[in-house]
Amino acid sequence: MKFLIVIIIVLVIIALAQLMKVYELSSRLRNKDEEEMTKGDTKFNAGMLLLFYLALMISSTWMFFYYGPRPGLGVSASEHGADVDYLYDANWIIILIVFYLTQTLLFGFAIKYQKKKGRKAVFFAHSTKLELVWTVIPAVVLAGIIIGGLMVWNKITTPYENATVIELYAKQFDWTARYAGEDNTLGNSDFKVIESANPLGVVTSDLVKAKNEAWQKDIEALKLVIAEEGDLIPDEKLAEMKGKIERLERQIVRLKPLMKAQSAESDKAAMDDVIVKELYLVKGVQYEFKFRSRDVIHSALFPHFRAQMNCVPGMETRFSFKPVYSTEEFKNLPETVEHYKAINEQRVIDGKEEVEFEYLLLCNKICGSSHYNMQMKITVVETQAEFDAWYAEQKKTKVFPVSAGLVEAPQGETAPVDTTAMPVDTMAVAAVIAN
Ligand SMILES: [Cu+2]
Repeated sequence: MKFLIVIIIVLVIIALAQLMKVYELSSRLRNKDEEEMTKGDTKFNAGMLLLFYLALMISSTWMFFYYGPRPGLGVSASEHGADVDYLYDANWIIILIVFYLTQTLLFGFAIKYQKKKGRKAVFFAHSTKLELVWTVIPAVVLAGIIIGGLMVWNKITTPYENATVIELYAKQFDWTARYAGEDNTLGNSDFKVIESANPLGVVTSDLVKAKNEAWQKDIEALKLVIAEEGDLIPDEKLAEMKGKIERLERQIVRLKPLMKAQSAESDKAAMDDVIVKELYLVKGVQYEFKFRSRDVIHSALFPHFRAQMNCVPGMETRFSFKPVYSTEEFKNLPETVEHYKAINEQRVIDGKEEVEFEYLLLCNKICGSSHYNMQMKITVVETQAEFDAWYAEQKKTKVFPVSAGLVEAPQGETAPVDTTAMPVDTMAVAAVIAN
């Protein structure tokens, strides 16, 4: 169907070009200069301009009303979001005033001053008054927009005291969350100790010691092999083994600053951290999110909460917000109900499964081939008790630090596994946001 439309458009363009050629030829036959403008031509052009102006105004006005100010997002689900929405609306009002004003003047002047016999254009080289008008007015308006934006940005990025700390870790192509535990302090972390058993690279003294020992052992084993069978090993293989020893020695040196940074408190802070694949928040609690990235720049976007922050490898970024609607409440807001009804009606027609409202954390930087699928479900519960129940479950099945061999698995329980899979139809949820 789309291909057909493209073909039709191309054919129409070719037909128009041919018509122009025919017109030029016929003008030449009639011995008329085809660049000469008759009164009828001018009238026709003015009429077409008016038609185009009306079509532009009507279609854009219709679009503004049809899609509304924040298509698909509804009201803000966070406290600071109201300020962001206010800024957004104020900017739109300015843009729309300028749009309608300039377009009307542009088309209006073109139509009003169409070519007439005996009329000559006014010539003037400079007008200080005009220069001032179109320099000062935009400068004042832009300054207003920037000052307003800075004030809101300052307000929403000032750290809150006693906010609940959660780390969000980005990598191609998923999110992992780390709750800071009872002490509300995250343990140290470093990319040098990342492995499958310790995906976020959480650091404790025991872990660094264990790494140090394991790598020392590897070095000794390699050295022993070289000493005993050195003559029998092919040169290529020998070089490879020596390279590995050097690499391990370098890694051990790099462990030293990590060890130095550890203390009894930071060890304790790390051991009670809980790593999960889903974000659970309590309505009315102020959260402090700390962002890290393992590979490339990602951007944590919480569309419903009007929050976004880049996740940059090698540094920690932060953002704070307070949810004001639980998932249940937001799901039952009249505009959400209506929006999802419309989406599901279309999905049923398309033979797809219906979807329900969920808060989402998305990645808003094109970070690679599966970027579109990089998301995490966010659940906002009404009460602390509901959260505590969920949290107790997560603690029971938490993978780290058992996975890294730092503590033993609880008696009578099988080894913990990652039970937090991604939502089944992630594409569907992303489509809902895009709608
Ligand atoms: Cu990403």
